[in-house]
Amino acid sequence: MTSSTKTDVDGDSPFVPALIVVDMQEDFCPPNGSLAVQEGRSIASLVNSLLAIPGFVVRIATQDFHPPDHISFAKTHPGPNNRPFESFTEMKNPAPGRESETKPQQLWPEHCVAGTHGASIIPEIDTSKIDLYVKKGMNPRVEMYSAFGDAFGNIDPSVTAKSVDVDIKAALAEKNVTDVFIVGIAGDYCVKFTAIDAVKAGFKSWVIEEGTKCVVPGPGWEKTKEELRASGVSIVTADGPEVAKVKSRT
Ligand code: VGL
Ligand code: ZN
Repeated sequence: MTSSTKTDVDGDSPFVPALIVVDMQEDFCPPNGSLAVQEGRSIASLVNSLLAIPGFVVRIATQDFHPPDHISFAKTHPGPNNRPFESFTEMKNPAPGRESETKPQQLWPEHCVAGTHGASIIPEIDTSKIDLYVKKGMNPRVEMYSAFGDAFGNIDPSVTAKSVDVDIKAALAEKNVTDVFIVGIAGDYCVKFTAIDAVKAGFKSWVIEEGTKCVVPGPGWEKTKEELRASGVSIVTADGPEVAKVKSRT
């Protein structure tokens, strides 16, 4: 029996886990990140301990990777309604024929501009273990928090080709992945939407709680957890039975 068809201890359902490390980038980390998430850098050692588990069949790192005029940047828009964190702009669905569909998009400080230091993965992460990188948010006209699809739920590569450089659903399917474990930043944005879209893509989706930090910590994370559970995502801990099951794979 190959490892990719190994079944779980209960006997029947296959368990083929992948790890997704979301946006562990300089701009999301103190002390100098332009959109620094409190304690963002502090989760690196936990992330590394997960990356070192041989039982994951694939370890994917995502990177927010924006053009300098990205729609989510406050400076892309004229004042006065361009305050980072507070203002919103109207965003149109980029799918052909769907341009009349719009969504409010929250504005952010400029961050993770493609090719800049801010977009690089922090050096504390052991990138020697990363099998695949996914760059996302590259289309200037649309937000993409999730590694699976844009803010309008477009996942078809014909629509998302300008936004993302890898079809993550196909990459996971190619390895017969059944379960995705998700860590990284930010818990209330890119981790959240990646975890929810993993469920929509047909995977069991597990967020490892100590492995994430939020833009709005505390009560913000409690609310996010409710939304995650309501969408079919489970919240687990690194020392719980789910991660132990990954460790027990040979
Ligand atoms: C993120 C805000 C804007 C994230 C990305 O990685 O969670 N948050 N862009
Ligand atoms: Zn972004």
